[in-house]
Amino acid sequence: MMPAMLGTTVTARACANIALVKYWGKRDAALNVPAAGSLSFTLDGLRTETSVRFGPELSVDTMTLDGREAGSKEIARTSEWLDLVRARAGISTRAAVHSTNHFPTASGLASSASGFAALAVAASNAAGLTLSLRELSILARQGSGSAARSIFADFVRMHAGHSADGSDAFAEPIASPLASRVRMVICVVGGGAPKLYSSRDAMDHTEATSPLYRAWVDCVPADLRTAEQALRDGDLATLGTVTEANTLAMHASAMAARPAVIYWQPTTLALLHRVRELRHDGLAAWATMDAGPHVKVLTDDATAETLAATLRTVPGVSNVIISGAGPAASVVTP
Ligand code: 2P0
Repeated sequence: MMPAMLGTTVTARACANIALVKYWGKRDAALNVPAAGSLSFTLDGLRTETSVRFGPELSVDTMTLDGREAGSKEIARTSEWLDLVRARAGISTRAAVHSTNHFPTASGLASSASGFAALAVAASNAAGLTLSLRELSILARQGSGSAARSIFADFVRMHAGHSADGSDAFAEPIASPLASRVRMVICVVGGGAPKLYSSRDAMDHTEATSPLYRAWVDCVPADLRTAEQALRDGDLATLGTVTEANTLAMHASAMAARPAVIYWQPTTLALLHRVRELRHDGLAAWATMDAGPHVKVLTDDATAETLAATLRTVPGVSNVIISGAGPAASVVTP
């Protein structure tokens, strides 16, 4: 696609993703480079649509979120990130950003991954830049680490890299025969109340105070190798086993922070036990939790409906959503 002329509105779409091997901690906070790699599954049907226009008449960046004026913190974070795009395009023009989350009601999922991925595609195009997918992933990462992964479809591998400038910290897709067969059963716990601590603050705090942080970072490379091999082999049981083990290691490191970061609620633990029982009974089901109380269960297309029906009955579960593999971020053609 040809880059847009300055002043043109460009709209892009990106999907949320769930990490199977988690990102929790940074190697470089200023460049937002992760301390270790991660691996995720892009979710169909949970998407953000963002439009951007660089307008010569604008004196400041403006932003709406789901039709409402964004808060000053959100605008400041977006504006700082837009400076990266402006520097690259050699412009100083301010932008008008409109972002809408098309997530199922009360999905309980964070939208910074799909948000910054959609923003990276829309803003770079609107600024007249033609970026490679790798450059787009790096740009999205500078907004939010998990957004680097939402540039791509299906299964995605994020690299932590080694360089001082973060140029080798990008995501890329991993082909797997599992992509069409895997489902995530998302169990929403509680009413989607705002979380106590953001993942950004909580991962910094874990790094600064948890005696288990180093052990967590050290276990990620082997988990990534196991998960990648399982994806290549089409081995869902091995992928699921490492997924559940990895999330427990991440949460253990956060719980050992001082003071503790505990995202789990009683329903979270009830779901985790239920998933383990169902697996013992022969069902393909492995749990993963992020920076919140919700439980996402990795399963296959043949099991997803049965699993969802069972998990819906666990007290405290307010909603259950089934999602398959989602597409790559892209410009929405008018
Ligand atoms: C993940 N999370 O891999 C992990 C698991 C939350 C728990 O990536 O500071 O919002 O903006 O780079 O991307 C959430 O972290 O953090 C996250 P920043 P982000 O999905």
